[in-house]
Amino acid sequence: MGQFVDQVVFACQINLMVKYEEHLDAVFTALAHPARRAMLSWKPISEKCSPEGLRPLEVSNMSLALYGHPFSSYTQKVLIALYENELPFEFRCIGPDTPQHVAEWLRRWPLAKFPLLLDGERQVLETSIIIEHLQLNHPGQLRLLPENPAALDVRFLDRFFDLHVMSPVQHAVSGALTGVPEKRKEALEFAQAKLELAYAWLEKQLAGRDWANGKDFTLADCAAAPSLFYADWTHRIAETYPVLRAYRARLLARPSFARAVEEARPYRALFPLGAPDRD
Ligand SMILES: N[C@@H](CCC(=O)N[C@@H](CS)C(=O)NCC(=O)O)C(=O)O
Repeated sequence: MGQFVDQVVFACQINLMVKYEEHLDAVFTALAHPARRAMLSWKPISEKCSPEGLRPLEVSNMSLALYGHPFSSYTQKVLIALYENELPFEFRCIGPDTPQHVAEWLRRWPLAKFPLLLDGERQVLETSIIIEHLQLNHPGQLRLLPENPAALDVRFLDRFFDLHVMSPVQHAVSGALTGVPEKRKEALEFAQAKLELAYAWLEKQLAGRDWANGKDFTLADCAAAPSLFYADWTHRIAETYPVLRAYRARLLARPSFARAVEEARPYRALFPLGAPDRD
């Protein structure tokens, strides 16, 4: 339960969820979690959860709606897939200015993970499944998951970026958000060691490739873009990894991800480890 609340409040880099205070305070009180104390010590910020360009997103009769937040890595993973195939959807920002979306999201998914995709009456959870769902039900020009057996390689790489890159970042972020210096240091060191292993593996894996699985942009790249983006902020990708650095730069230049990065820019000050002045 503790981890659940930590991540509800400070989901990924979304420590701006402190702004939810007025809506979710009752939930945190009920859960009596220390995260609440940390939350209350934060000053609310004034930015709206509606950066120019993302809100309002296109509302269409396709009836796709995405609950998420622009600064959330996993939300960005799905946004990339939607943008790549120019799929129209409504973005339902889970932020303090839209408590109705927060409430609906929590009602639909009490485990409080986001993003959540609504496709008509059907709700889809887990970003990798959401992207596969989009391919099955709303195929676009770009196939984000190839035919088998290549699909297995792509799924593996997608798992790699989520589990071995994004998870350590989330760990470091959670440590920082405790507000306890020792915990911050310990979590950061743990994450740095894990990320160093991931970087070394990726440096070899990506050699000679444009994208994670070769010449085509896939689901794996949707996962790679936000995870490497925030990983570099957490533990700089050293110059001894030129292949990985070049890959991250290619991801940043990809229009779908570049758009997501711009939409999230107003929230950078909230990155608890301190956002560097780059990207
Ligand atoms: N495996 C999930 C991870 C989603 C995730 O961790 N999302 C973060 C926001 S970036 C979140 O919901 N955190 C809240 C929590 O973990 O309780 C997915 O791929 O959808």
